[in-house]
Amino acid sequence: MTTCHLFCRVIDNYGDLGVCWRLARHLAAGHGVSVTLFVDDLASFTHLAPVLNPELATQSLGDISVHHWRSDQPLPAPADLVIEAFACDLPAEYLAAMASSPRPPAWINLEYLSAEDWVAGCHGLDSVHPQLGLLKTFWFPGVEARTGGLLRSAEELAIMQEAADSPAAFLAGLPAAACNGMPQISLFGYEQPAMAGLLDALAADSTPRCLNVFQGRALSDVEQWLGQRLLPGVAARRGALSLRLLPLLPHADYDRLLAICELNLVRGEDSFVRAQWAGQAMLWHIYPQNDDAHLVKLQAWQQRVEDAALAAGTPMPAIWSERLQAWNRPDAARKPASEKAWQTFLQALPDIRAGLRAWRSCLLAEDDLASQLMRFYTNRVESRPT
Ligand code: TRH
Repeated sequence: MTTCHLFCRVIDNYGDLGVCWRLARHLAAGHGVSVTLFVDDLASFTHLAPVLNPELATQSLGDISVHHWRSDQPLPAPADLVIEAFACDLPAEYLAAMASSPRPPAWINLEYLSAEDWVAGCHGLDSVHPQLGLLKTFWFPGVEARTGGLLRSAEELAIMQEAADSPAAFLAGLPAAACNGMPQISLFGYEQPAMAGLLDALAADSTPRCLNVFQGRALSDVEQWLGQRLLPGVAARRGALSLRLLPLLPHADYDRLLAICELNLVRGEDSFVRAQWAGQAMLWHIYPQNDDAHLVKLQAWQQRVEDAALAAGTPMPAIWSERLQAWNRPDAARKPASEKAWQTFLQALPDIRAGLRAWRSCLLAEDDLASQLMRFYTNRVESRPT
């Protein structure tokens, strides 16, 4: 059985952890790999996997062995496949052990996702460790052929489809049941100056809807608009809009929620990818970077979606592109016309969904990330001299 060590440092938020936790499960369940996931912050991990005990140095979560990664604890002998997530820097002793293995591991640096053109040219490039001679391969997730792909599994797609087909069963498990009999919206984002304009439009709309707001960074903008705290289990209401607070759900339940929502407001990297598989209308609040580098990334994705939707005969409504920009550019968000723009956006939700489904079809034509990674691993191992 192939063994894999997957290393993750939690910097902030949940994205790095979310990607690693998902990849670990895909490698184990889909490819029979024996995965050990090393995480330096188990307390954060409990938000995504509530059954995890943050006090334990090692434990099993389903098929995955989870180790608390501490600088004062020795690491085991290297695995066949070593994945360093987001340049998290492996300890010198571990690298030395890799170099002295009779068969040095395949060593991957998993990078952040981008839809930019340069990704295909950089994906799969090797660098040689200057002292140890080890090869490290840069793995760039991406949205087109010749990139490292996106995380998805057949099992995840199946549970999303099941939830979309019978939403009542899933919704029955959520708090504040009075919100269930109406179209749903999910909100998982960062601080957002455009929030009030969207909420005003939802409250004034003729369709009653429920906004599912997650604990965390977007909540204060919602509560400010509402003029009160949102309490667990208690629905609030303004005009046509009902609101309820949700705790972070396990990955599978978050996927289910995305699949049944009419509109998903997502952020970062992993929730952004999930919303694309959900095939509903969505807006991406991209993780802000210095020098507005994130806006280039945003534009690259937007352009690809627009091109795919147009080619399929279901063009993205112009209001989607305009609101996507407003959702990510604080200056645009404050324009006085924003409530009218949000009304137009809400009317366009069915067309937005159609365009995004065309985009999803393009994405589904490529192999998923874990499958591509294991193909790479097999080729690399087989190409070695014996
Ligand atoms: O938490 P994020 O903002 O993470 C970000 C990005 O990864 C970004 O690229 C990175 O540079 C930065 O962190 C440091 O957003 P993201 O990526 O969507 O991750 C959230 C994770 O939380 C994802 O795995 C989905 C998961 N999640 C749940 O499991 N349950 C939930 O209910 C929700 C709302 C999220």
